[in-house]
Amino acid sequence: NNLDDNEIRLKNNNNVAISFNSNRNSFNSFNSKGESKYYPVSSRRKSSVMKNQLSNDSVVGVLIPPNDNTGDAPGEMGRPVILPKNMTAEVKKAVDEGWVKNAFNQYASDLISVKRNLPDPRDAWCKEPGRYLKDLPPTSVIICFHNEAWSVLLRTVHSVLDRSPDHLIHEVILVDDFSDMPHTQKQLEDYFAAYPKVKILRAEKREGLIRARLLGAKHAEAPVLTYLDSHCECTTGWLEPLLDRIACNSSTVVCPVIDVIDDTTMEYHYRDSGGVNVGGFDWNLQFNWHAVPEKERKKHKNTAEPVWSPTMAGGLFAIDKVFFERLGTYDSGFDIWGGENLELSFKTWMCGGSLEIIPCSHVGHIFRKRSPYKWRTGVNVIKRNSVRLAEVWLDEYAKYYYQRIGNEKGDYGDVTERKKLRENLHCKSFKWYLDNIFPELFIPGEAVASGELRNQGYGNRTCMDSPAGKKNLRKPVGLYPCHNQGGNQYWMYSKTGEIRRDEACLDYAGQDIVLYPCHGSKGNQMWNYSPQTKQVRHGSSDKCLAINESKSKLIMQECDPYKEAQKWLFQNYDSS
Ligand code: LR7
Ligand code: MN
Repeated sequence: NNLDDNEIRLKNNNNVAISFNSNRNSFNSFNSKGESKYYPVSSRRKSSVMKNQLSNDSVVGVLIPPNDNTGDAPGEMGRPVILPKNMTAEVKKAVDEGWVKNAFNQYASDLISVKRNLPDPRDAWCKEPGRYLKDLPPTSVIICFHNEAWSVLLRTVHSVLDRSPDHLIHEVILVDDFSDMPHTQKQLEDYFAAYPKVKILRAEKREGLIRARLLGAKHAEAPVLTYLDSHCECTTGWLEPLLDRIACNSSTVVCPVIDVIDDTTMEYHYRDSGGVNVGGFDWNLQFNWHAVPEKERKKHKNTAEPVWSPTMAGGLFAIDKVFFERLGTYDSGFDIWGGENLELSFKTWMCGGSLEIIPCSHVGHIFRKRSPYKWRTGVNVIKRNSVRLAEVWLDEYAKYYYQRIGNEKGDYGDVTERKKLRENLHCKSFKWYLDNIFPELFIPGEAVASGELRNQGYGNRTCMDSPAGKKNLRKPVGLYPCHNQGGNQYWMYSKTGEIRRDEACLDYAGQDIVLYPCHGSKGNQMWNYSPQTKQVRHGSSDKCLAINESKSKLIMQECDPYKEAQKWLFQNYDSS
């Protein structure tokens, strides 16, 4: 009677997942191909299989994800769970509710064993005998969560316990950041009572992931801390290569390769080690991924070797506990979500450590498109965290971030202690970090020109306008009446001839003129601007940038100094 999720899913003996509908007068069964069958209440009464399973219902009151991980059970070996098209209205409703609560397909996850098997993704290089030290330090794995789906949380923990050498897992600390879901606390404790290594802490109020992680660290007993998000799956051999780097040098902070677990099907997508990315950031102080820079690539014989990374994504990493404490752990003034990953990345590099991505270690993560949980009301949390970060670590470069937020820092609290920390540690400057660790980052102050790019043709009122939003890559760049508000009409012209918006560059490959991740090798991204002719001549095609007569489209033409539609004016052009 006290089913909180309106349904219970179990497995019968035929590798079929079963889902009870909320009023319990019907249920659906699914096989691994996603085919479903609907059973009305009468057949449920008749079914002896059901009867056996029903005796379990009373003791749980939460979803029981199936524990069959053999053969073609749903999601086995990382395969996708594809829900059938002919779902009943009730099942559809349950699927929708799962999406609303989690921003991923909880329903699909609930059909998958919490101990599902995954293939071994490692490169042969990783498995060579003697690859890692014999005596690796044990770790405390810390997993913080706020209202995480039950099946996803359990799968995260089981993947840690089942795919790590027992002696290297000192404990798994679950930090419940004040979830208000019925399944947390008592049920979690009951479930993990059978697993003595799993310890459960509960925050007394909503702390946000940063302070929740600090709470976990406070109780951790092992010499190495390993943090994971609460919707991860560790693969075979994920832990040893991480611990190995820390054992060799305790100031090395390490991240696994983060594979994508599909938010809709829970399919596990493998990223092969040749395609590893490293972390960066832009001047909105947002984390981003980019390819391993040439210089770093050349340092390695094998693509499976650890690579230096300017920043980390934040959720999945291991760090020596003493080193973490020496760095002043996290800034506990950071709230809910965001910025802590850059803070830890910057100070790791600036204060004597290094940060690596370890291609031999693969952990899956459910990437979602929105945040499902409540944030603080009335505070721009990410901005507040980022201002704290900029104040303490960015030196004279902080201004580039402040420009992005309209030079309106808001109330960011007190950072004197954090500044003192940096001083006491004698950390290097942010300029040092940019010059040595992230030389690829474009510095807005080094632009030759910035601001709007105005075309002189057809009335002299048309500006180049970026496709709005974050996912503007590869979409044609547009035109719009000049509005003098910056925003989508804010462009920067680099010394090397790129027309860019942070890490996206104007790119022409014979078709549309688009934004494309900057690659720094000129060619399709090189534009020569002449302040005399006002033409923008393209590198690889030798054509000129122009607008069409209806002012609706950017076009490329044979260069002609008499065509007004080929003449452009950069708002702030530094001719020196
Ligand atoms: O108030 C909160 N309390 C929490 O305990 C909010 C969140 N959390 C938990 C939450 O349940 C989850 O386990 O914190 C974890 C991270 O939150 P997500 O999964 O909602 O965020 P995310 O995956 O987008 O977060 C990425 O960026 C964050 C910045 O603060 C953190 O660093 C996350 O750990 C980080 N996740 C990853 O690095 C995984 C790869 C994603 C990428 C890129
Ligand atoms: Mn996450």
